[in-house]
Amino acid sequence: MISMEDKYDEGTIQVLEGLEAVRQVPGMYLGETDNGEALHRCIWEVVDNAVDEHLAGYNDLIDVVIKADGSVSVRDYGRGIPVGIHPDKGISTAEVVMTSLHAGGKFDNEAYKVSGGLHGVGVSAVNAVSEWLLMTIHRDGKIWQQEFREGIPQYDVKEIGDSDKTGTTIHFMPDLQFFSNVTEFEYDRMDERLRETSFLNGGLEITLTDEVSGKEKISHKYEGGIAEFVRHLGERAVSIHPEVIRLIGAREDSDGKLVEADIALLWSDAYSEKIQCYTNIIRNRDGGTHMSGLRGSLTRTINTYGNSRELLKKVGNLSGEDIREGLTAVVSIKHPDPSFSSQAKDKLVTSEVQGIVESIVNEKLGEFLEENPTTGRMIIDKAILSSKAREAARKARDLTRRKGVLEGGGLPGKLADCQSRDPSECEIFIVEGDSAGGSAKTGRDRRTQAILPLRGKILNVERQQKHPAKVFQNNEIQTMIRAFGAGVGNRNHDDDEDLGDDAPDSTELDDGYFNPEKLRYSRLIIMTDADIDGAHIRTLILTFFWRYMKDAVTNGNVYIAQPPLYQVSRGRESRYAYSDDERDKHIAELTADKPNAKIGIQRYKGLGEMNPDQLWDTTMDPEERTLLKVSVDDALEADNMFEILMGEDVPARRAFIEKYAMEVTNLDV
Ligand code: 0RA
Repeated sequence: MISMEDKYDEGTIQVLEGLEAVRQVPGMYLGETDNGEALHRCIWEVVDNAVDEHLAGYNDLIDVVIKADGSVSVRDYGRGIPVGIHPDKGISTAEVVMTSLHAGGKFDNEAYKVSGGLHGVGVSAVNAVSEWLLMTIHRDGKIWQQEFREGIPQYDVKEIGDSDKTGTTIHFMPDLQFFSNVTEFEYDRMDERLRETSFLNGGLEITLTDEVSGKEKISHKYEGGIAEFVRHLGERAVSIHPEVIRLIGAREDSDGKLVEADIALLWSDAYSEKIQCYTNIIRNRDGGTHMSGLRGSLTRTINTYGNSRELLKKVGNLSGEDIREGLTAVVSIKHPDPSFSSQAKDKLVTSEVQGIVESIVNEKLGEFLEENPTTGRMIIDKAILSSKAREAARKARDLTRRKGVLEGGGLPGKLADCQSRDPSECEIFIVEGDSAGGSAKTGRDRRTQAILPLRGKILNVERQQKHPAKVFQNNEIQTMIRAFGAGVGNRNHDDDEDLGDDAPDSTELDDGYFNPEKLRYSRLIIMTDADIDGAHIRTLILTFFWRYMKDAVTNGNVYIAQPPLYQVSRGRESRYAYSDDERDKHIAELTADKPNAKIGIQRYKGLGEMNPDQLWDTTMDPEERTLLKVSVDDALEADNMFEILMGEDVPARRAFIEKYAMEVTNLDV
């Protein structure tokens, strides 16, 4: 017989072994600890458990509260974690759930076949990184409670009152020894993620209350689930058919396990394609087999339909790209045992899913089109338009190529090239205006630094999608293409992916599409004035890169120069400041010994105000300068950003700039 004390010791030892591992390397279990990812993951872990109760059919409300002291509580109205003694462990199941990694009981439960355990690491990991955690359970007519400090139970689960409800509340205070930089819960981040969760779980209501700011409680509930989600994602564009197309189906895989797919499609007049993919409610940023399944079957089904209705007689079969132009889609699959390419679950690799999704889309979309011929016709017409526009763009590009404007034909006259021919050490400054260009030419290191002055504003390529020829006729754009020497136009990588190992190696291709391997400079540095006009020109250049030389961005070749905003001087001593804070710091330091010393502050309005030496010292000297590297973590978000910043939707642009004014000036780099 084990005495009560012995049993408790056993429990304690287990806590130390299980949760200590999380405390040793929290990043391995919860994601990055220095950017808020792991901190917020703590909330998602608890919320995901509450969502599991919803999926099991027992819960339709989750209340999330940011408490005034910085802790967070998550309450659900599910069954409540079982409080009875766990048959193997001899302690309350609720304590087991909170103290052992991959808590017991849950995995054997039929109800959790799809969701349970496929979510991260469980609530015990949250307990491990919490200064304290209070668990309150309503179950079996009673209220039960247990408190933990640094993961260690402070007492056995105890009864504290009667209740006619069921459900669980997890209230925890993150232990800040594990988190840095972002150490407070961020309302917007939580709102965004909780909204996504309720979109993906139609009918589930999730509320968010912020007692820190005192904002009014908000509630997310979408009866229409992902149908409402695609409307939300595509809300800036005008949809070309009235109803969201919803395809729902399930198939058994070869092991007899059930795989479910829920897909929502909406075509709009936009140019880009937005497909968001989820497996068991977890976002897969890089798509995977569910994404390929959808793409493949869309192409097949739409062409089959178009041919059967004799709509494609003039144009022939449509390409996948043409069919997907303007498409917003959400693909949500449920799989009992999925595999991903990485811990972060960014890409689903379970290969059978491709065929399953294809089969469901073929069947359900085929049926939909038969029943809704008007919508079918609209989708086909839109794809035919895309195909014609793409053809016009290709012709425009080829015509310009044939004239030798883009390759060969020598380097542009305006370019002050560098001496080295080794791209890895070469960089090119794309400079706004001739006068700044002059200073840059004089100040540079002519061995490795080339200068390309651009005159005035370059064309907004985002607005030329109907007139692609204009892009190639634009002088400033031609000049850049020739100077970089790496072709132009984004090759369609989706098709490479479909080809698998048979995809041509991009270095072998000589079709004039942009190829970063051919760049004459490894760094393309945009250097514009530190004012609104400069920011606008920078955005125009970035938009051109994104739409016509995307791989320069994804390959990490694109940089933004950081000229100083101020020169602060006292007597002969002068310093540069790159922000208002830095300016104030310099002023404080320069007047430390003599508070009323005379200080000169020059604000640089443009690069042209700096002489060549100053420009070199502050902005171009590789030993001293700071460059921002433009990186795009999420191509969908970048597509959105460019659409908003450079597109025709003026109110959306104003709202975006007001909301993200800071990020826009720093351009999210
Ligand atoms: C283990 C087993 C069951 C439910 C849960 C855990 C559970 C965990 C959490 C965490 C937050 N909210 C939760 N709600 C439930 C199954 C319960 C049963 O079979 O009665």
